[in-house]
Amino acid sequence: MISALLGQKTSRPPVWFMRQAGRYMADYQKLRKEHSFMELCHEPDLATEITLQPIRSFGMDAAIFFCDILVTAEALGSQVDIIEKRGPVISNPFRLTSDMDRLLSPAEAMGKLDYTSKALKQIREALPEEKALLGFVGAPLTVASYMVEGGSSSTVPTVFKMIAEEPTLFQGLMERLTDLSILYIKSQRESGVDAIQIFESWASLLPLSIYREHVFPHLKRLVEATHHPEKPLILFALAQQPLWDVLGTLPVHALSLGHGLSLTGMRDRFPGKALQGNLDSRYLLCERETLLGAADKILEEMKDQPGYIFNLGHGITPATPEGHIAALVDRVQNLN
Ligand code: 1CP
Repeated sequence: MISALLGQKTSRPPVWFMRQAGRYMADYQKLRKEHSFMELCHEPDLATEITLQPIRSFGMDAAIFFCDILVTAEALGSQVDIIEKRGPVISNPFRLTSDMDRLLSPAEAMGKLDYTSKALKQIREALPEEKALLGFVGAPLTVASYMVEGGSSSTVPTVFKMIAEEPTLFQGLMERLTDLSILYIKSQRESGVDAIQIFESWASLLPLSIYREHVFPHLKRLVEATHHPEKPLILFALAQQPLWDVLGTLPVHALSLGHGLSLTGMRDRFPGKALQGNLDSRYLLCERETLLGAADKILEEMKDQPGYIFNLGHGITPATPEGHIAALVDRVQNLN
């Protein structure tokens, strides 16, 4: 996994999936019935168990830390709840200058994230040595969008208004999130993670000109402050080509692409970057042969290409049959 992320040739592509632990797994559902989602994140023994479940069942080449991008928002002072079928809800949204005054400092917020280091150390200890451990953070805009909107939003009207009318307040929030994320990435590395994925899931909800002026400088500062020659950064975004042309200039080792973009096209555009992705998650709801056929097409396209990691374009969806995930892992790991 790490060789591939560093752009080196490997005997086959490594494979892991976004949301590889979660609602499609019966083992996860059992624990989720007994605990709220945030409890699963806060309790290191539970987070450790859930992180390891998909590795035990399917043997992916990397484990991703079971947690959520919103724990940084929570550590700064947002009241985060994950509600069944609705997703994240933040009951005290960030809207006013007085909300800025109430946010904790980055150092204070790090103190509230102690449970993550404890969990990561346990996970590294329990994980077979040949499996990579991936940590992650939400990019400042993606986390800010939940803090400001108070939950999921596909149009981010309140973020848009804040940037237009109170750019200094928005900038203050982005700086605070960036400062905390820098500390959090360093802490995850000290706790044993091999690579970090930055989730900029909602990058394309703002016009590109606004993104470049008000968002990109913060992401750039985060990436530049946490670049590491042996512990790669992976940047995930749901973005079209014009936005990738901006994001691809950042000093990350790997780009994780949503479905629909051409992997070889992106390879031509960014020859120095490892690429990850980008099987359309909707194939997970098709017949097994359809799914494997689509995977084979990608594997053929990236055959002999160094620096390629097999993954989906986005996360595993809850209705996915577990047998489909087993079949996909098997197909990639038995390539010859
Ligand atoms: O009800 C439940 O059981 C909770 C479902 C769930 C899960 C399994 C949530 C709530 N978060 C997670 C885990 C999670 N989230 C991981 C764990 C590691 C993994 O297996 O991949 C990671 C990396 C995330 C990251 C995350 N959370 C993102 C970025 C990736 C993406 O999907 O774009 C985002 C946007 C979130 C917010 C969030 N938390 C939970 C949900 C359902 C969402 C997305 C909701 C939305 O569409 O706004």
